[in-house]
Amino acid sequence: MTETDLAEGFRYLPGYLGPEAQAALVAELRALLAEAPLYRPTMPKSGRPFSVRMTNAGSHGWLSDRQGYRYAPRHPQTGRPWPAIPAVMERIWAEVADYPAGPECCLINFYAPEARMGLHRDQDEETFEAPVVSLSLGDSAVFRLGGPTRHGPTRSLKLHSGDVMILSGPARLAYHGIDRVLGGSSRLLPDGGRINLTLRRVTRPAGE
Ligand code: MD6
Ligand code: FE
Repeated sequence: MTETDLAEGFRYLPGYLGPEAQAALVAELRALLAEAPLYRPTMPKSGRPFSVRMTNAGSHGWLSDRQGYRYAPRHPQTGRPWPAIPAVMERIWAEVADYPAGPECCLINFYAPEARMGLHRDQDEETFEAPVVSLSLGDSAVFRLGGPTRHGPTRSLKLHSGDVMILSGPARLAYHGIDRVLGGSSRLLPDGGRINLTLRRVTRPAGE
C-alpha cells in the first residue's frame, strides 16, 4: 500500500522514515527521556491511570490529570521546561504538514505490549487549521480510525515502525485510537514496545 485516502484529510505514509533514521531518532529519544522522563498520566475526574506512559518535547506539553486535559510549559514531575522537538520531527512537519507555522508540541507516547489508547479526538488546541502529524516507532499496532462522531463506523489499519500519519481538514477531528500493540513485531527498541510521536500546533499563529 502506498499513500491511501481512507477518508478525506487522512493521509497514511507507510515507511516514511527509513531504518537508519529511525535508529538515529531512537538514540536521540534516549537522551530526551533522560531529561524529560516518561510518566503515567491519569484520566480527568476518575484519576484512572493511562496504560501508556508519556512525555513531551516543545514549548507546549500535553498533560492529562484529575483537573483535565491541557497544555503546559513544564514537565509535571521535574518542573523543568520540555526539551526541544527533535530536528527530524521538525523536518517531517515541514515536509508534510502544508501549514505556514511550526509544531509546538511533540507528544511522546510509549506503549508496553499490553498498552492501548481509547478512542479520542485531538481537540485541545486553539486551532484546527493545522494538521496533526504522527510517527510510529518500534512494534506495530492496530490503529482504529473513525469519523466526526464517537459512535460512527470505524476502520482499522496496522501502523508499522517508520509510518507517518496525518489528520487534516475534514479528518482533523476524527475519532481514533490504538486497539492493541503487536508485541515482538519490531527489533528497533531493544526492550520492545512502541513509541508514537504526535506533532501539533497548539496556538493560533498571527494572521490565521
Ligand atoms: C498512536 N496516535 O498512534 C496514537 N492522534 O499511538 C494518535 O492519537 C494520533 O497518531 C492524532 C494524529 C495522529 C495520531
Ligand atoms: Fe490522537
